[in-house]
Amino acid sequence: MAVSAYDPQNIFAKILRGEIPCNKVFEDDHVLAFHDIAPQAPTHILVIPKGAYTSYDDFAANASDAEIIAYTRAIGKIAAAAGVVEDGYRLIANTRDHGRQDVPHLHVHIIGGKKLGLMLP
Ligand code: DGP
Repeated sequence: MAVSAYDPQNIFAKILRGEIPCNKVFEDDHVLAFHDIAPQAPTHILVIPKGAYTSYDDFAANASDAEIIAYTRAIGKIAAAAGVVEDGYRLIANTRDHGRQDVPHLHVHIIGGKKLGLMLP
């Protein structure tokens, strides 16, 4: 499936290159996680792969198994370290135009720390 070209000037690419700061939560060879600049709940963390993937579909199609495993496990570990697992939380991957994805570098939101509202389209 064709995917749109990755824009190396997107804001998360700049964060990955250290050109703009972030409030880092976790980092390993494949993954960076940091607090969202506009938190929607007491816990609102963004988890991004270090590879240049525009969105979830791009990542699922083109990332290596090692990247996918590292990313999936990191999201679980970061949620656990944030203390939201027992009460629960929400994972969101806004994807492309209809999904209201603003930043064209794959990111999963970990949102929790309070009882969230129902999510309707
Ligand atoms: P989305 O709509 O799913 O693409 O969400 C993008 C999120 O990124 C949004 O919740 C705000 C956050 N964000 C945008 N710019 C920055 C930034 O420069 N730093 C941080 N930490 N978060 C940002």
